[in-house]
Amino acid sequence: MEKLIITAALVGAEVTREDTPYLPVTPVEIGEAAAEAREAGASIVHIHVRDENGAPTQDRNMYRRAIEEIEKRCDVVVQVSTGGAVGMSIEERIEPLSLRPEMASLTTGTVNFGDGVFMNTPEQLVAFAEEFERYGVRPEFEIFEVGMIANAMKLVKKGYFTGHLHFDFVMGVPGAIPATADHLLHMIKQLPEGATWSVAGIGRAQLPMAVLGIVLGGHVRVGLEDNIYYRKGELATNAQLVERVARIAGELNREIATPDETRRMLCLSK
Ligand code: KMH
Ligand code: ZN
Repeated sequence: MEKLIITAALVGAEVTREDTPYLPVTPVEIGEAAAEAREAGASIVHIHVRDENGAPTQDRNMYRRAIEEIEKRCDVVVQVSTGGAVGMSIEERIEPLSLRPEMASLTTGTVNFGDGVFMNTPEQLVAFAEEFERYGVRPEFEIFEVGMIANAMKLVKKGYFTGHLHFDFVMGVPGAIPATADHLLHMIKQLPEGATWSVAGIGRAQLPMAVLGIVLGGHVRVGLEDNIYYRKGELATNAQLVERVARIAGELNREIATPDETRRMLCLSK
């Protein structure tokens, strides 16, 4: 099996400092959390940023500052979010693409998201694809429902995103696909030849989905964006969540990819 890519989703848009004191919020905190996650075995960090009040923002300058703080401390692959938070406009969400990050997330469909609706209409997806192409940013398709794989492939058939394709299955968001083994197997079967995938389980599904990712030959995303607990009632840091996956992978004889190995596996150009 190829080496395991661990992605640390450090911040997200929904978790607050009231939920957990370990949530990194400022650019410096995000830089420190990235370095700790890298040290624990992560080779990609998926980041969102927050404003001075801790509210989610897609402000380009905040992303620039966070990326600078990360790059000062470690050589991890930085993946910015174009999902932002429910209700944000497309114009806001594309802002960090102009920084030409190595990767950015892209959700290829509309889905219920808790009490809200995460909008990604066909027309908006083409607008996103144009911006990714304009700045030469490689996508990670964020798949919250199985039909989003076909939607991603529709963009590929239109001529966007030529080359290697990487998908992340986000499973267990209330309103979207449940985090079960049979849903995961079904989604893996829908992928095009040669694509790579990772899995992110939400809440208490994070650990079991991570273990499935390791044993099925996929990759794993963990972090406070998706789950704030180490176990019931015990809050975790990002690094602890990464370290646990790295340890379990070691027990299962799955080696961990470095950032440069990850770049080669996902055909990222740095
Ligand atoms: N915050 C969610 C509404 C992404 O980063 O690309 C969307 C999200 C996906 O987190
Ligand atoms: Zn995200």
